[in-house]
Amino acid sequence: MKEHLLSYTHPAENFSEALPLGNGRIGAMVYGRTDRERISLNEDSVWSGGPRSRVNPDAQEGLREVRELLKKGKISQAEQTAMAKMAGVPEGSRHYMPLGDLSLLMDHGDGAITQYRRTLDLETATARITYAAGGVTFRREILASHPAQVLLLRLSASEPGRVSFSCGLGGRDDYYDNCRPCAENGILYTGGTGSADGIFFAAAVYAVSKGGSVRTVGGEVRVEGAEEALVAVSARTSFYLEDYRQQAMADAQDALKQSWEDLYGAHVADYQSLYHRVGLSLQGPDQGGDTNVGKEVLPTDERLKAVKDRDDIGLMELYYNFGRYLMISGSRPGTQPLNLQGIWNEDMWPAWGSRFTVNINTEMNYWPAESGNLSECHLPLFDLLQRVCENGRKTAREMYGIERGFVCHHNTDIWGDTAPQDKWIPATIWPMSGAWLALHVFEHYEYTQDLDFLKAHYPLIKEAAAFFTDFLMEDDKGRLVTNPSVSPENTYRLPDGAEGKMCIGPSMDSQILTCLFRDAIRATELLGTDADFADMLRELLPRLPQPEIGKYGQIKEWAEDYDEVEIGHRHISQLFALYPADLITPGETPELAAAARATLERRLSHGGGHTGWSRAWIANMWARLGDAEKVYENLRTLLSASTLPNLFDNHPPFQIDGNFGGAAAIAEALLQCTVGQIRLLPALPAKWESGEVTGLRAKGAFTVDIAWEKGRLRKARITADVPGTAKVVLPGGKALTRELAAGECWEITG
Ligand code: FUC
Repeated sequence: MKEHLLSYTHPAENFSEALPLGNGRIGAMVYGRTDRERISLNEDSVWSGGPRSRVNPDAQEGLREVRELLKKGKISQAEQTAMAKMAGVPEGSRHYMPLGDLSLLMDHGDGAITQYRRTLDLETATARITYAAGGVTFRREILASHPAQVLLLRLSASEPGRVSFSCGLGGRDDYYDNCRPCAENGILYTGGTGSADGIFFAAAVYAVSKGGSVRTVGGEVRVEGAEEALVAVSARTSFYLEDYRQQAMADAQDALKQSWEDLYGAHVADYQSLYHRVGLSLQGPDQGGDTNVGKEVLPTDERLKAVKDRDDIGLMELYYNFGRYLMISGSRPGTQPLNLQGIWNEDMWPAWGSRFTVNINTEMNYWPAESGNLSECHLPLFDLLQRVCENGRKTAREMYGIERGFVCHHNTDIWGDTAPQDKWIPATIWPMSGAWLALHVFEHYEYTQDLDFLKAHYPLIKEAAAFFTDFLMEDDKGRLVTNPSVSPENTYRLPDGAEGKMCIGPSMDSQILTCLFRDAIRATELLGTDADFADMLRELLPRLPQPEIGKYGQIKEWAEDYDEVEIGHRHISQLFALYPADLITPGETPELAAAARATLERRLSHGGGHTGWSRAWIANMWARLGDAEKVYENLRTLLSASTLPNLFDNHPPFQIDGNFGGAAAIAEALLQCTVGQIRLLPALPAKWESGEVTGLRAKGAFTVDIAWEKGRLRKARITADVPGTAKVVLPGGKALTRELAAGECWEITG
């Protein structure tokens, strides 16, 4: 199939129906309205305020007390003390904000609107709106160009002289924002987000036309009686550039020196160089039953409603492609990483600040990056991690009295804030996110085999691990555990009925550290460096607790076999070992894999998976357990219960992590890299009866193409970027190994 189009028969009524465009840095949500078009704008560095130091001045005293209280089992006292003496001051880091709104007031003359159509074409990353009014067809094409660094609009009509509109910028109404003409055909919108060392921005709108006239009228750009008009919208901020105002004007002016054809051509070439790396084609057994085969494609919002009652294999393909589209549109080298809403947010005070929530959400955003052949889109995460590392050293020292390494809690912001976030006991005191994020550094290396990258970023891995060489404490069994911490963001019940959140040695912490210490040791070996540090980690590693099975046959979430207060909790932190890590696999650790299954079943039978991201995580875990039908069922529920009309993931509200988690799960059903093996079609749902995927990536810098028919592998091709050993496991379990030279292709037939 070729599923690359989102389509609608009406304009967007709200943000959840509007269509996202982005060039990594500038984001736009296109409503497609006919009389007054609204395009909400973002620039990824528009965050509130400036950098701050928020470490609680009483943190070290609090730490000593909390540790003792937890050891004595005085949980609620420990929690109260932690909130008073360890929570950040003030309690929250900075938050993401919209840039503003672009409005287009259209002059169509009188006449009802007919033949309305609104699409987002994922192959060309272009939104198109067409409709007729008074016998004239009007057309708008909109794209966010990475090469030109502007949002571009082309407006045209079927009759000459009928393109007339006014175009304005505004919508923030906070600090000093102001919109003024800056040229005959341009306006400049400037402002700041508060605090003298905060972010200042400038956005410009310039227009040119074929025929007719362009001039500013009031604070808007007015196009009158044209055959066609081109509008360029730029945005720059003080976060990236000192002369952000000049650059904003130059971006828009420079873009309009080129023709639409040239601008469009450069945009499509740039975008497709990433998007076309992977191709996915899924075919269901009963194509006639699909909503999208053999007949006119239903509008996307109607397909989403219909998928509650019937299969739509094509919609899953579209969802995967949309995930890749969002990654390319929201995360490019040199930009900010994807936050809770990617880069698309229209609220001055968004849910959870649209921050980087790093106890699952930000990490999930990058799950499909490497396997989906978008390795360079992963890079912004490491740039942020550098800032986190710098601040986190200070937090380690001031808050924990630890002189080596860095620490970060469960949120960060554009400045790399590392202090605890909120006064919310189930989440606030969790010192593990630096460690989890550092795993992404090694993952990037494993997929790319780029030793230069590893060398440059190894200090992040080392310092993330170094913090824990001091922070870990011995428990009464002599094991090394975190104290204090939480199992994000769950609550346990003590035998006497009391409830607790903070604890010593939650399972997830030990799992993350097992992976981190292993990665760090491996990195020292690859780089031939820090042998002493590696030896220290080798001594600590066996003393970390390993996953254990509890009284329900489940993987224990806490060091004690407590009951959960909310059995169907959205976080399933104790299965980190199953996914994203590979400490639990059906092949290597069958008993733990069975316990992981029991854990999932217990969560799900008590209402688990009720947020989009949780559902997406669950789909990935089923893929790791090789349960193809559960993968399918959970993906279908993700679409029917947690997906908004514009295909954005719904927490609720909109939160982008589920889009990426869902895309990762689709890839994970087709290809897995665990325990050094490349597994082909490890969890292929029966409903994806035949199909093909090209261009997926596997650890070891391999590119993998797979084709299957009637549920059976037809052929696969493994291509090596660098010399290496490919260990492949076929769907039936047969293992094959081959040494490949750089550029060599290995053809496997099923
Ligand atoms: C974590 C989750 C919530 C939400 C928030 C942004 O705290 O537990 O469900 O996703 O992040």
